[in-house]
Amino acid sequence: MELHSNPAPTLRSNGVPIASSPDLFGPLVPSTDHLADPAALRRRLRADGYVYLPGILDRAEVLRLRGAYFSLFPAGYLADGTRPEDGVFSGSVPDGLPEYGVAGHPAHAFVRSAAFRRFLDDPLLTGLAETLLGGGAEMLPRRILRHFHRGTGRASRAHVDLDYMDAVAAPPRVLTMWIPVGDCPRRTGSLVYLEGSHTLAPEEYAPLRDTTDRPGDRRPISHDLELTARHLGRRWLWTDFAAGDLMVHVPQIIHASLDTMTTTMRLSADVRFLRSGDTPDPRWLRPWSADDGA
Ligand SMILES: O=C(O)CCC(=O)C(=O)O
Repeated sequence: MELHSNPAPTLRSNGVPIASSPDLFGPLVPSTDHLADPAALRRRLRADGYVYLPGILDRAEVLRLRGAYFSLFPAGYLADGTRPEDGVFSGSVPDGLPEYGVAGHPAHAFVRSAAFRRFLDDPLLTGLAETLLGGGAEMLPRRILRHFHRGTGRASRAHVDLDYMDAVAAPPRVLTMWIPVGDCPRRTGSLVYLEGSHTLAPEEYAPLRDTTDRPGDRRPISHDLELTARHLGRRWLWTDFAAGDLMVHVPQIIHASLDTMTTTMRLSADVRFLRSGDTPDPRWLRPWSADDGA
């Protein structure tokens, strides 16, 4: 049974607990009211490092995409009596399913599929990127599908996107859009943003990289979200995301995700937009594969 009635449940990220307390978590602020005012939207992006747009996408279409993806899995992966669109994990991974996101795994095929391409070709996404970047914008071909199920103790470590891309311009004219493909409250593994962290100098969070569960990879800032929040004196901003919501963030903001603790699986897409004419990091010109090293 899931502990929805607990007022302050302990959450986890990469298996490390973080208390759901007001000194560690605060609310993401929606920007929907500014949609008709490009200058105000850009101000919000600059001030907060993110723009949160609940319900801007067609919920039914997002759920269709979720169903199309989960229908690619072999029998036994989804819980009996549930629909692919529900994305409910049975608790066991069928023998022979390749590692997540590598050739042969459904996520690898799905990011190359017409359904995924059609979904991301939505002019609303490019239009929003152009508004926020203040000119022409191109979606980079490396488009990531992130899928987590309960029990792995795996999530995205605290990081900034700039550390995963060669700088393209100074200041870099790149934005990320994060799209939950299904409802995604914290316990399902939502994305969280460290408040105002896009204004920090990298030297301020550099010491956190020394306490790592991934020696040899200097890109993640930390797998310990409570340590990160306390060290930098900032809260993790969160919301209970729903299918149809959209996040846009700047490449300097620290963000991470929580562990999936529900049987409902976490599915999301993240894509990057670059100002037209800027030179892209060549690694982002190829379709994503979980083992592409980028
Ligand atoms: O979905 C995640 O867990 C991480 C996503 C992310 O880092 C991004 O969208 O930039």
